[in-house]
Amino acid sequence: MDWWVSMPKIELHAHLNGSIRDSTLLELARELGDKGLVSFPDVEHVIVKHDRSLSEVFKLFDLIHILTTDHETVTRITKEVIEDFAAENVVYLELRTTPKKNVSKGMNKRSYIEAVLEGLRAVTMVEVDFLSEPSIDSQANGGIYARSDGYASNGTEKKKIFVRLLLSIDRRESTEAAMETVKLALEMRHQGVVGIDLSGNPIIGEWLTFLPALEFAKEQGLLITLHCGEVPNPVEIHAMLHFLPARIGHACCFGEEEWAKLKSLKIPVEICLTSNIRTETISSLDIHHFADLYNSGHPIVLCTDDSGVFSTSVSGEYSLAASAFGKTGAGTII
Ligand code: 6MZ
Repeated sequence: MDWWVSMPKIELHAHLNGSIRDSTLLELARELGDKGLVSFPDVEHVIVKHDRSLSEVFKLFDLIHILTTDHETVTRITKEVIEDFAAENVVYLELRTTPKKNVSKGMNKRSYIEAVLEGLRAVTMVEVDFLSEPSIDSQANGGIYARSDGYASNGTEKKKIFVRLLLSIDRRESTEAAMETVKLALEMRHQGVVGIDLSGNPIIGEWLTFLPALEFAKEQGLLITLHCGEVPNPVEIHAMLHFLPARIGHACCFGEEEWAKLKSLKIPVEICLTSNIRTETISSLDIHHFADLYNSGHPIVLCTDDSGVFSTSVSGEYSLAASAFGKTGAGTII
């Protein structure tokens, strides 16, 4: 495992509120418990439970959002999440989060993302770059670039992590709300926002509700990644593949026809092994689609999804893939 930690890695599918440390969630729950706003023992029980179905995971997110939705806490969790990824040598992180409104806290979608950006600036343990182009050309970056060992090469010997943001549209949202998120992403393009994610409970919402906003985002050159096929829904899967997103996440419930289409279109897949097993969208690793996609040379990337909720890490996902698939098939990991 130490070896996987030491290896420089990228993380492209991590939800901010799913990546919070358990210790932070418990601390926040205790504070709200002391104020009489939640029942701490009930919340503690939910947080420390580790075998959750997909629907229970979404109930947990509703609880997490009660604990985290004020500006100060959003800044804190962002800072901690970046530090945790950097500590295991993630050198490029695309962090996704759903911009939220919380009238009682004076929060709107823009101020939520500004609180996230504040969290990026608050990190001191490592150097966080969320503005420049990741490049090996030191001149293009004011003399700073990421070395393969994850350290900045500007002479400071401080570790460096490139962070970019994806703004998530929650499947509970309306067309107008989705469009508001896309417009916000466009306005914040020069502050590290690179794209849009569609996520949330896969049994809620209709593809056509989000399509106008996603089409607009694509026309404007934002990167689009879609949670696709987390539950069986062939009509939606076809529509999503036809949309030609830059990437998709999960792809757990594909049939023969969908696999053929995905492979011919070469759309990269973000694979989240632990999440898929924990939520039972895939019953066991030996039938996971990782092996087939990997062996057929399809572009894939190993990701955590929700490192806090599923008690995992990027290194843990690599280690798991190596032990489950490393000795089988045509390919080897790395
Ligand atoms: C679909 C997921 C997810 O945005 O508040 N989210 N959506 N499938 C998953 N797999 C288990 N894991 C997380 O982070 C939490 C939100 O991300 C989405 C859900 O909408 C969840 O509420 P943010 O930072």
